[in-house]
Parts: sequence; structure tokens; C-alpha cells
Amino acid sequence: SAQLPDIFNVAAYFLDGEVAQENSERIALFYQEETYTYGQLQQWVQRAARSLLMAGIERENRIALLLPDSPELVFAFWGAIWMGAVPVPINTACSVDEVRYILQDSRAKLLVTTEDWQAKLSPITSPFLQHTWLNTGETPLLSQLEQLPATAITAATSRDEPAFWLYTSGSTGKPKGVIHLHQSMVVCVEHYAKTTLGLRRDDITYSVANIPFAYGLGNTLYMPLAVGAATVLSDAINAFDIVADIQRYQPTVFFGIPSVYANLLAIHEIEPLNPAGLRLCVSAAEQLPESLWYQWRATHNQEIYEGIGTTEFLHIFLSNQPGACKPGTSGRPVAGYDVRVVDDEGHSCAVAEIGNLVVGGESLMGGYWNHLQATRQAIHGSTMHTGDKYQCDAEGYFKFMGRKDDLFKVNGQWVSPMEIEDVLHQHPQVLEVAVLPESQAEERLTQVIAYITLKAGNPPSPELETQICRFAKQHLPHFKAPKTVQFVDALPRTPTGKIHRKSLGVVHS
Ligand code: 3SK
Repeated sequence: SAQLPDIFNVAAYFLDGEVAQENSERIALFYQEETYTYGQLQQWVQRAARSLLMAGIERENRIALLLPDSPELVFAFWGAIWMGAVPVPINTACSVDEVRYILQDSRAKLLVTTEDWQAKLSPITSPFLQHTWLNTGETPLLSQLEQLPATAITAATSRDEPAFWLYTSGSTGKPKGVIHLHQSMVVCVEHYAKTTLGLRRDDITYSVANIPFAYGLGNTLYMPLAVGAATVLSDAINAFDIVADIQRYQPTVFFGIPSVYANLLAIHEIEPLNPAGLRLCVSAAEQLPESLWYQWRATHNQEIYEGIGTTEFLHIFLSNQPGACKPGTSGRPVAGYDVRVVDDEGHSCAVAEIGNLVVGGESLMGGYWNHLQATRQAIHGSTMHTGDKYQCDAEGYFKFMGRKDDLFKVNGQWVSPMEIEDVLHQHPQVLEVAVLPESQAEERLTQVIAYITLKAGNPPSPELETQICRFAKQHLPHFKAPKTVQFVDALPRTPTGKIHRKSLGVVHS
């Protein structure tokens, strides 16, 4: 980032820079029956920028984008940055209350959304909102933009000023607005997309994480643009739709999350994936169970490059990579990031000792909007305390042991739910699992409980519960083996697809 000029507009960098110009005739976006070349994308973005200016949107105004992954979302996001405004993409998987909160908290002046969402939000009560643009079947946003000249002045923004915000859902409390700067995306591209992953011009990327999630934003919205690659816009959620998308678009890079890898394997017998052109499979957002890694490789002859990032760092800072992959770990530090495991006093932990994950790097957010205390607690210079517990092995691979408050003690010894979940995942009937502590009211002792979803065709039964508990005892120290198994239809998830442990309703010790 030191090489970026002081006056720097990241929309112009990606859409009007060398790579975009060299590839102006090549496809940048696939969306249903449509394709958009780099040249067309730039024109639509400028129309969107012009239309925002005409609506009276000014530099630094926030504009909320509550849309599925679609050309409208892409054009509005880049168009806003192009003219100096600050887009705030909102995940359509958020609850109505969360969306209301984000609209008010961000003080967005303009909301771009669908009719369905407008009806759900009605009446829209944010006092800051001045305009709502609806993308409807009758008046599609694109046919309105199409009338406008495809030119707009690029705002002379600074490298260090806010470019966009993303809201973190967080497992407790209200979502927080994470402020990212014009330089942040470039840092992630250089360190992760190019150096770690080796993304190429002939790639087609496909992401199951949507654009408003920092992982999806990188996978779909800016990393492909940085190398002249193409990306698929899709809001497929279930495994069958994802298989259909993969057969249709033949992506070369698949950005998944663990639950999607599990579901794709679970339906493989009835709906095989046949990922003909696939050359890279990535997983993030949650720890990928080791057993899934091996199953995926046995089924598709592909390794999964697991990594981990945070919304605050915008994208992945620990990653496995081609030629350096250790299943069951988050990999090693991505070049350009300083990643360490430290004890509560801030001293580096010994090999294999569990400690706190501390990360330093130039893609770190400017701060949380209106949360000074939380910003100060999290950030120390360009370093952040992530709140994750990790251990690092002798070869420098980092292993996730749980969120700070996920670890718990049984018999006075620390237990990482991940270690137990990894074992339970190896049971042939288990599809998904979340392990938590359960406080025994009378004895005030903590025991382990496992919430489990089963693979199709395996009904829950007391016999299966006994069998799973026995399996756990064979593979774990006895105090770590669950005493109870609770079968559930689905595990609760956050809008970004992570297991929402707190809502499993167990008393933490
Ligand atoms: O959760 C993750 O692993 C992640 C990855 C990339 C970008 C953002 C996030 C939160």
C-alpha cells in the first residue's frame, strides 16, 4: 500500500486501471443468461455514479445496498465509490430488525433494494433516509440507468479515506459497522489473491458467500477484477442449486464454506458435482473438519485450501496454499501479515500452546463506526486481537481452537469444542455438529453436549446416540467425550453461515 498514491480511488483502480483496459473485451461477470465485459462493467458503473450524483448524493454519504448478488449490486457498489460515496452492502439473510438497525446506525441517505424487502421494512423508519431506489420487475434499475450517459467524474478520494463499510453480525450484541479504506482491497489482492492463491486471468470464480460478507466481497467483487478474471453472480443457497451453477458456469475457483462442502458431499450420490474445470477449492469462515478435507479429495481429487480472515482485515490472513497444505489447520500466515499466538500477557506462546490470535497487516479497518471503546480494545497500531484461540505447530501451521468464549473447562481442564467436533465428524452418520458445555444444575459440573444433524436416511434414535457417544470415547480422552447427544434438524447459523452457538441455548460455565 506504500506504493499507492495519496489520491487514490479504488473503483477507478479496478475498473479503469491497466488490467481493466487490457481486458475490456473479456467477460467480467456471468449472471443468469447475461454476461458483462470489463468495458461494459465500467460503463454501467459510471452510469450508476452519474445517477447517484443526479439524486443529490454527495461524497462521504453512505448508501445502503440491500440486494441479492446481482449486476445491480455490483454497479451500485462501484458506482458509489467512483463518485466518492460510501456503499454499505447489507446481507439479505439479515433479519428485518438487523436491517432496520443498520439503516439507522449507518445513517444511509439512500437505500437500493427490492420490492420484497421494501414491503418487509415498511414503513422504513430511518430518519436519515432520503431516497429509496427499487429494483422491480416493472421498472428494473438497469433500464433506468440505461438512459444515462456512461460517463461520470471520478472523485479524487484519498487512499486513507473510507471507501465502504461492512457490518459484522457478531455472535452477541448489535452488528457493528466496519470502516474500510480505499487501500484495503488492493492489499488483500496483492497478498492473498495473487501471492497465496495464484488467481489468474483465465479463472472463473464462484463464491457461495455473498457479496455483503467480506469473504464473498473479495471472492466475487474485487479479486477477479484485479487479474482480469471472470466471476459468477449467484445467490444459490442449497447444494442442488450450487451443483447446477457449477455445471452451468464451469468455474475454475470455488470459494466454499465447510457446511456447503459437507452438503455437496452428502448429495454426491444423487447429484454428482463433476467439477470438470475446477483447479482451486477454498474454504473459510469456519474450521473445516479434517475428515471433510479427505472426503473431498477422495471424491473430487482436489485439495481444499482452507484459510481464515475477519471482516476487520477484509479477507484471509492465514491460509493453506497449493504446495503447502495441512488439513485441519487454517494454514500459515499470508505474506504481508504478521500473525502470532500470544498468552494473556502478550508473550509469544510455545509450539502447540493454546493462546490468543493477534494479527497485524495493512488491510486492517479504520475502526468500528461509533464504537470507540470496541475499536480501542481491538486495535493496537496495525495489530488486532481477533478474539480467537489458536495454537501453532512446529512447522508454522495455525490450528483454530475456538472463539475466546467457546473454550470451556471440564474436570478443570481446557476443552476446545473444535477438537471434539473434528472427531464426531468422522462418524459415518454425522452431517454437522456443534459441541458446547452443559452445566449440570444439581452438581454444578460441566459436561460436554453435542448437537448433531444426521445425513439423509439416518433417523435419530437412542441407539444411535449411544453409538455416537461410544465412538467419541474411543477417539477422545473420556472427559472430552459428549455425555449427551441432541439430534436437531438444522444448526442455527448467522447470516454469514457460521454456527450460532449461543442460540443453542446452553448455559456456559
Ligand atoms: O470468516 C472468515 O474466514 C473470513 C474470510 C475472509 C474474509 C472475511 C472473513 C470473515
